[in-house]
Amino acid sequence: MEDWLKVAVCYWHSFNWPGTDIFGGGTLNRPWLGATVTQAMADAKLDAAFDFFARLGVRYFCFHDVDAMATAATLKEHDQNLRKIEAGIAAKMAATGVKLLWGTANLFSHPRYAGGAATSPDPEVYAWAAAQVRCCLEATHRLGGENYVLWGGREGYDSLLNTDLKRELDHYGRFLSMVVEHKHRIGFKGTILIEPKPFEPTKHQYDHDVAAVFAFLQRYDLTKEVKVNIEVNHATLAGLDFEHEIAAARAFGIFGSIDINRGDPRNGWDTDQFPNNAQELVPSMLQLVEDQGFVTGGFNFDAKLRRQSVDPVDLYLAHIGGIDTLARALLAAVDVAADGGLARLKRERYQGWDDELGLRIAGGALTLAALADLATERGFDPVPRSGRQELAESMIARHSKY
Ligand code: XLS
Ligand code: NI
Ligand code: NI
Repeated sequence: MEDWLKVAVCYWHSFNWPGTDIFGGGTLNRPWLGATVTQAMADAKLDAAFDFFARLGVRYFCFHDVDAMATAATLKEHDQNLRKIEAGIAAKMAATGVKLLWGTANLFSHPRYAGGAATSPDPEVYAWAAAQVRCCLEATHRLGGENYVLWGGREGYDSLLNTDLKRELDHYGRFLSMVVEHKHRIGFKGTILIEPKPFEPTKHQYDHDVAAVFAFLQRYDLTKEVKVNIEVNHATLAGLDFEHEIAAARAFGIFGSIDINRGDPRNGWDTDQFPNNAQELVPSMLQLVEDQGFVTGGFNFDAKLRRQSVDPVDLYLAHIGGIDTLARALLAAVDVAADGGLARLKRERYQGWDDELGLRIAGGALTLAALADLATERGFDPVPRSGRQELAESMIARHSKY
């Protein structure tokens, strides 16, 4: 179960977020945070984070460059500060055995990125982003990270009136190609992942959902190089089921990893909550079972506490509850798979496609006219058949007993 779930704690929401929201200040006791983070503050944060990872007993963590390091004013300083904290991270990893699921550069918080990073109208901003990604990709590589993530937080627009969509997409495609080229240049063996999200903070993000990302990757010839990191609530925000996003990614051959934080179906924003409904996750978990687990991915808790969860124990309770939810969903999914009923139902539903007619059509042996003639000659008169949806749903419910 540990190997299959590959649970990761995220550095940012857990240690780099004081509990602010747009109407109020921090509520959580995070003494190492401030407008300017000194090296001593970054080190205190590192101590607290790895103490938490080790006590919780998880095997992985994820981080953004700026979550972990001391504040930097210039690119030179950025490189130096990131290297300093990288040394600290490496020592903690060696001491605790905790591994890096993925690293990522924060290309959205600093005011310079208000108009985007890889889609900025200003090439100097674009160059800053390139420098940050270079530093962070190299640090991730040296730390033995298993993936590198790009979430296009501000790769999108607020208004098309001032946005050259085609130009921005071309720049973004070029950016990603440079990242891939650099990955190979330094010998990074992990997977490059894009994290789709439809909006927030921008009105429209180019990496809207898995299908949009795949179209983008095709356009810039990157389908063999880049996969996706799917977040539950980003699917919800896109008006899609989480399991749909996984199924689409698997169909396109770009499934990579998961951010398992959920949203609230009544809220239209990213509430980043810990998962607590195992049954809801079973259809997604079943797909992971069919794949026999992740290749390089894992389950990252990109989740934050509620602002009133002010006790240190709340961070433990949140993660333990979330991990138990994943465990329950996995046990249920394994039972559903072992039962075999759902697989049989699907096989029987598509039976015709495994027979002579289906094989000839799908194999490309017939033209439209030939198929039309054949249907007419044979006098096809197909009878409607049940899709058995209620039975399929009850198979999930029946096995969700953990
Ligand atoms: C924001 C994203 C972000 C990425 C990492 O909505 O989920 O946290 O996972 O940059
Ligand atoms: Ni998110
Ligand atoms: Ni995320």
